[in-house]
Amino acid sequence: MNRIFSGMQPTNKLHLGNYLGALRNWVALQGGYDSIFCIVDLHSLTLPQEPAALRRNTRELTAAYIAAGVDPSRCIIFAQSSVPAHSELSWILSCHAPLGWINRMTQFKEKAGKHRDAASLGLYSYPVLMAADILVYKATHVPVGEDQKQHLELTRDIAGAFNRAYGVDYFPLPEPQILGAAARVMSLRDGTKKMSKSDESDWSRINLTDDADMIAQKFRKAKTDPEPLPETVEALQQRPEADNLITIFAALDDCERQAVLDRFAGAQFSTFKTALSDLAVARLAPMTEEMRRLLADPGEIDRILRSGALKAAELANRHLAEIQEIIGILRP
Ligand code: AQP
Repeated sequence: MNRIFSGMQPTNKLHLGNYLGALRNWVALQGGYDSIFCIVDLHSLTLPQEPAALRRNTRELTAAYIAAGVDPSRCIIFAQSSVPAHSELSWILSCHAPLGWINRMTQFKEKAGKHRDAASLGLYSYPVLMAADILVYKATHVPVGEDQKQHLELTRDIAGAFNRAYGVDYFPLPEPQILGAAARVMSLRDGTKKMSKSDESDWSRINLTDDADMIAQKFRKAKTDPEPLPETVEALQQRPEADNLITIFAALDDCERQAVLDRFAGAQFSTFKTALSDLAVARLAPMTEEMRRLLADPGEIDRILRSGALKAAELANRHLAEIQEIIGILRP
């Protein structure tokens, strides 16, 4: 069976972009693949973290996976740090990744901003650890949002470089699965920027833990333009904020953008935003409720993570031993 691997960082709250761009697709895919879902806590160290918050966010993210429908009896759910083979393979792969490839990564440029020299080595080499996360399981498919496309291409390049260097056909070249119309959900404050956990304004995103009032307020305040909603999808081209809200509606309602426009063409944004809030609350509230229930029993979450880590480590360690054999590391 083909294998999927994907993960999210336990930083801040999950937002609608994480859900529509990735998590929801994991749930849909889990039956058809050998499925491994990771809480990538080591990745979150690339930016400063408060230790107690990191621990809390790790449990919260696990609860969010399960509340969204990722089934721990069918999938492996675990924390990246509990399987050291990720870090060891990351080192090995970093020795096969030319600097020129890493220098092209746009996410580093965006996150490091103007203070490039002050950015950590970890932030710079993040995509190599991501490649190791995927390749240590020999995953064949990686469901992610569109922002991760470049990192996935790098993973394929590194896998290919390793295979060529040793004359083997060891790593599969993993396919990105960028699915659905909402693969790139944009900020509610600026339709040209992606919705992001690290945006300093909480008004830019809908968090999965926002209550009905907060969701309604955030959509009400969301940036729009003065025109009523258009009749066709083509007319959304120069209207990024309108396009984003229509795309979110369509994704939450499992329909095409045109179907949303057929319903709301000519309406003012105030009318549309009320309908959008109601829909978002109806979709998210049961998940938020389930998350709250799961978080009331942190022992059970820890048990799921421990059990997932044992299964993940068995597979990862087997592959790491094979990789060590290929590259000539003596294992006396
Ligand atoms: N706006 C988005 N639209 C669609 N998909 C998205 N993803 C993230 N933002 C959007 C997808 O969610 C998964 C989580 O990846 P992550 O935890 O590594 O976070 P990230 O990609 O760095 O994006 P975040 O969550 O917004 O954090 P920051 O602020 O750090 O950039 C991935 O599959 C991602 O594609």
